[in-house]
Amino acid sequence: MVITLLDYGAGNVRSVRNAIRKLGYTVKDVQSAEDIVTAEKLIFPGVGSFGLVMNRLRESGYVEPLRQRIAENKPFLGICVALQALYEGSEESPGIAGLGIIPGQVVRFSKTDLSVPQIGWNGIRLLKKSALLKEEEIDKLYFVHSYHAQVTEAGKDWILAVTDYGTEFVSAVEKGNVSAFQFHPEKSGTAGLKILARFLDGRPPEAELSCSPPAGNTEKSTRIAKRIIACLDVRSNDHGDLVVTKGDQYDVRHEGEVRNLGKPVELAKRYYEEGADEITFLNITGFRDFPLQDQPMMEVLERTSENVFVPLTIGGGIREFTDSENTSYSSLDVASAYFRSGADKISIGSDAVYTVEAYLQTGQKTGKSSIEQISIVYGAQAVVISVDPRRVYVQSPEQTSHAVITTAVPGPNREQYCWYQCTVKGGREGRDIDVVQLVKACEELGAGEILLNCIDRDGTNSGFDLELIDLVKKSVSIPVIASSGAGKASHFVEVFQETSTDAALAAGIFHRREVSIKEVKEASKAAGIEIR
Ligand code: 1PR
Repeated sequence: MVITLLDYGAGNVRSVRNAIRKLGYTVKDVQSAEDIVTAEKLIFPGVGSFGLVMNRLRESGYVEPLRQRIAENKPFLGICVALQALYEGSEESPGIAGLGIIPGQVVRFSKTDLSVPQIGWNGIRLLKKSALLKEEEIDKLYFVHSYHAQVTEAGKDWILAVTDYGTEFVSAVEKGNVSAFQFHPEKSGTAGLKILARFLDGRPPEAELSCSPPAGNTEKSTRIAKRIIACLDVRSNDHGDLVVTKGDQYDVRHEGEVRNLGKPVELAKRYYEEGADEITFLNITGFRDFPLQDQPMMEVLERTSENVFVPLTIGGGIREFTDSENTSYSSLDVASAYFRSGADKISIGSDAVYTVEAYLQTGQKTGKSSIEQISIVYGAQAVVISVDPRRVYVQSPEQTSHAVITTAVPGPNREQYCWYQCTVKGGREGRDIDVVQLVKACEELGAGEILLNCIDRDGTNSGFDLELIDLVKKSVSIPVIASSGAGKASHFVEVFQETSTDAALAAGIFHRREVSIKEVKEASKAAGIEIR
């Protein structure tokens, strides 16, 4: 069967294509307004801001055909912003009308003690029977959004499921053959693929759905899980092969050779099968020139996203760029190429430091930085800032204007104080900027998440730098991923218990098979930490 996909070219729908193909169907892209009405089954992944989605629909003349298809109860599946587009409007884009199928508004998560955007795996509570969602099969599903549809009396007959994240919000809507999810089934592992399969394979007759609402856990609130992320530092070795390597305090060479810990696509697939909640690729030679279309990481992403159905992040070299054929690209061009290849998030390292240095000088947003350009088009949740800090010890706080902490880990001369200096070029160059200045400014410029590495801990197996993580978590309201230093499963339990980090990442212990992702998850669950 042919499944029709509405792709208006604003982001990563490759993963939806790959999921449909994985389930044995072929994909046909909407070419005309008529396709929207006549398609046997239509999937509409909403990517980018509410305003961007609605503007693209209006420019293409797709608004009325969509409203007609839904009015005729033809099979329709909306994902993420496509659910929001069914409503009347959104705070994200004031003055831009939605499709107005469901009465009500989309609003931003209020600033509570929870990180915004919500990025991660949360549960759902079914309010009625569904042909697509079976509560007994669903542990957690992947959400990545800063806005949500409100639960209102007027829209109640549409609401299929709700989720708790500081407030109860609409996580799924359904009426007849028309469904839409705030979560991403194509990024929710096997649980998500099962949901997509039900939409693609057809639904059981209405009769099965007529019985009473599910016994389900209508009282139990849902809780977002802490994410366990596998990170693959990728570079070419001295023989020109693209390998997964690993630094020891950022030094990737051992006995003169670049450490070779495996092939990127194979390792990523293994981690997905072991239960990783996300996979991050860092192209640590990002500053070498390749023609953009030949970027070796494009192929890695394309091949990985064919079999890995959890979120993929790519970092390294995301900045404006002139390739070896002297063609210039903006950072948005580079990011867009990665999104088209299957990335869900991009991470910016060095360029974020340079951007913030300029921003702190002027206090003015130019709208031209890589952070702003990519966030405006793809949304804050698609922009991760990879921070490469190292400790600078001082005898007393008066010795520096930077954000100093009193540390329980004294310096080489028994200093009790330190600040965290940001670096560029993979830790090769220290800059006169500290992590608090960097992360606060990046949040103001539109970044949606912090990948918080730590040069002092990287590759040491000595545990996460809890003081650094605590300092950064207290400085921003966007999610933070703790990174660097994990040596055993209990280090993950410790970072989740001692800090409010939203996720924890490791590389070396997974590549060297010293600890499995499964062990990390079991230890965390045993300690009462919410885990998928
Ligand atoms: O500056 O935007 O081109 O991005 C470069 C990216 O590559 C940055 O994200 C930077 O952190 C990363 N990077 C550059 N050089 C290195 C290196 O190691 N020589 N990797 C490098 C930094 C940090 C994590 C590592 C964790 C966990 N490594 O990738 O996986 O520290 O390690 P562990 O669990 O083994 O302790 P740009």
